[in-house]
Amino acid sequence: MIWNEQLETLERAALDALQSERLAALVAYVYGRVPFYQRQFDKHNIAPSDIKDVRDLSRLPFTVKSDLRDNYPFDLFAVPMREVLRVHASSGTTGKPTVVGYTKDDLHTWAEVVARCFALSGAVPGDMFQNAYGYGLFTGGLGMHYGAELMGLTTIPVSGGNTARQMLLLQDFQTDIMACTPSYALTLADALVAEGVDVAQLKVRAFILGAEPWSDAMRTEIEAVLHADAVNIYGLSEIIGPGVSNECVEAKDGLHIMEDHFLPEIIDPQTGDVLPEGAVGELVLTTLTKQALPLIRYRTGDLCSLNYASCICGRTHVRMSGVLGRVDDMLVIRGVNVFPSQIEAALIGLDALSPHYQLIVTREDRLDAIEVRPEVTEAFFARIDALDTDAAAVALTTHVKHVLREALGLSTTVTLLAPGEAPRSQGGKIKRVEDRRSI
Ligand code: DLL
Repeated sequence: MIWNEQLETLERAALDALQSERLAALVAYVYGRVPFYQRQFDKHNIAPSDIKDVRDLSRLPFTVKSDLRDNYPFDLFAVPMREVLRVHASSGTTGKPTVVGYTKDDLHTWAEVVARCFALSGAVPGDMFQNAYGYGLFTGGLGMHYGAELMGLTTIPVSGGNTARQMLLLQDFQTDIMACTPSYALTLADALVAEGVDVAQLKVRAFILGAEPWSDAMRTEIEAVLHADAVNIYGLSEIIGPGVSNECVEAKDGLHIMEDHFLPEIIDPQTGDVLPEGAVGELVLTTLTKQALPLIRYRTGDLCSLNYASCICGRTHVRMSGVLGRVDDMLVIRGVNVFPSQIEAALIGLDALSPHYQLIVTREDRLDAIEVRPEVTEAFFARIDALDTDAAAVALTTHVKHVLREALGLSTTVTLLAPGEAPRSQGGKIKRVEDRRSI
């Protein structure tokens, strides 16, 4: 089903007109209400009345994450605090969290876009929904929760982690739809197999996976073990949380962006120039309807491409590719651009390796070096004496290096890990890359 048939199948010309009208209103709104934007516009000699159309968008300056931090906690809010009914925050690796806020209408918009995501993923009203995203300041838990209730799903607010309980609920409550991070789906799959659960007998039809990057190869693995569709959901707190875009289960070929609410562009992260359809670059989003925290040309740091071709599901909204990496994740190893996602895609085809791995990045003599640490399967581990000296392990190491050289065009150091040694998701986002360059 399509949740909002009228808006999700709007012809391009009508969508364009709606976006233009909303953009013009947004620019006047932020100029009048947010001192930061007033200063930005004045600095760039832009009057709100200059922006009449989506084609004027590229004249506006970007907003970046540090703008939110510099205005910590609430100074970018465009409404008085008494109209802010909810705040969330993302932890951030250094210092203060990034704080976001929602008015009553924003909370409604959020539930609406998430309900669309459920429909995109194949959910229907009446389904049993197990929500294994974390509840709390993280937007995943509550964001999915209210969208599910709006759609009319029976919602189990189990939150992240506690694998034994997740397994129990999956079986006893006859869950139809489950949402969690893709790395946690792998943890769950391992645990179900280890407990001897007959996964094919579970009722679950779809896993809605996001909040961190994952590859098509990982999808194949998850779908095979869990006997369900694995569908990609994307979002970020600054823009709204989960619900910015979601794949349709029919095509699983790109994530439809809720274009009546979020206006996307792809830019060259170095120059800031807008790139043509199909080119990979940094995703920039403008919120068209947000009231509490409207953002203009927000640089997400996420790398992907856009596809405006029509989709077999009937929706007209543009599709973004899965996120290929973060602008700040891109490693330049001896002049070659490398993303952790490429390494993952290359490794997942090898039988002797589990889907778990770790990457260590170091810098020696001003050159980045990368050590790849894939974990071997239990079956392989049982056949060898030692990971570093056994002939089969040495041969595997050589083979992995070869596969990586073919995939990335550069040589890496490879160290095999025993089963269980690579980082696992305990329910939230996983950290697989350890960057020792700044230490
Ligand atoms: O992760 C919101 C969310 C919750 C999305 C649940 C999907 C499901 P933040 O914590 O602010 O918000 O992190 C946002 O996570 O800029 C991406 O780098 C990454 N991310 C989110 N979804 C995906 C995805 C939530 N499907 C940051 N694929 C974003 C790849 C993703 N990366």
